[in-house]
Amino acid sequence: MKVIYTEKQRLHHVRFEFLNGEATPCFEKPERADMVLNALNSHGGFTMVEPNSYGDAPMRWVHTDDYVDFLASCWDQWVEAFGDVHDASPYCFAPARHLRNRIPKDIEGRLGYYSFDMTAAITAGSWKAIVAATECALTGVDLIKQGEHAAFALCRPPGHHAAPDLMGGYCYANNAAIAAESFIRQGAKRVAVLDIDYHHGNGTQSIFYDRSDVLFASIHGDPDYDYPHYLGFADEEGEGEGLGFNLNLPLPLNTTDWSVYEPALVTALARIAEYQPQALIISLGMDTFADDPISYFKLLRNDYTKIGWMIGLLNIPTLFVFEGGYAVDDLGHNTVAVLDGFNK
Ligand code: SP5
Ligand code: ZN
Repeated sequence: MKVIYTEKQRLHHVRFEFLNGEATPCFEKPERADMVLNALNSHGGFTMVEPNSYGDAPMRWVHTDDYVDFLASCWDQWVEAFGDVHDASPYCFAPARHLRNRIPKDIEGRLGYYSFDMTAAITAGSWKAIVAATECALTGVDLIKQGEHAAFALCRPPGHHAAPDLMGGYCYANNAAIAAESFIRQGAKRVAVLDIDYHHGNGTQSIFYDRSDVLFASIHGDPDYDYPHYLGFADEEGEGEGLGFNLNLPLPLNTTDWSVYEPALVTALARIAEYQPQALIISLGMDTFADDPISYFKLLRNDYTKIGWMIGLLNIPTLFVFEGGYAVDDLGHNTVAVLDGFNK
């Protein structure tokens, strides 16, 4: 299987995030990709590929122009205001209830306008890394268009929390959504996105909520008790044309092991099989692992082989797009287990 990755993604490195009321080193860090690369190399059978250049035009397929312009210009405007000592991070939020959605000129006003939380800071190299991550996903699509049955886009920063004009949850550009849209623009009539990150893919859901040409299915921790808190409930089924093409399968924290996870996966895969997509995108978050430091499912290494194998049984051209996963010691081997299971 081909793996698309570029070192440019290392340029995004946030120093701190807020967790439980405390500033703590950011869990989403460049070493995450290193662990996956090491595991891929030691396993063998994977070919590393550099991404093609696509620029920021594809980002504008699913994100608003003003948001993309903001991402591109944020760091320079931040440095002008405050210097380059600290990462650019919001402290106030326009989308908060009862506030007006007016885009102000000040950088702190702009940061808050385009954020839904305080865990997506922007650093000197973020923009280049954000573009590079989308290019990894887009290259994966084109490899599949050229005849590969599957590919793995090792994207950083991740993307599934990013909505049309909002960043949050370590995500800026929605790599999986951009890949889905690329398949559609190259002639696919139906594309499915299966999101198996521990956290609900609120951004991907929002992007495709009113569309029937992209089915979104997500298995995640119950948003009544975990991030992203305000979206990801089972009664969100899509709207308009998209009604019936959004499937949320929230599962309980702490008690979700394979015996609970497997039936949800069977349900999601059955819906995807019924939909008969021409391409399948897996938002591959590995934070469902028992030892993940910020999540509460109990999946184990063997379970990832089974997940990959069950996805492979669908026999649909499949692009894996890397999302979350923070148990750095096991992250690489767990990721390889999914891909290895898929290949069996
Ligand atoms: C890409 C990705 O995996 N982003 C996830 C970001 C999650 N950040 C918030 C985690 C902290 C939530 N606290 C959980 C408390 C459970 N009651
Ligand atoms: Zn996650």
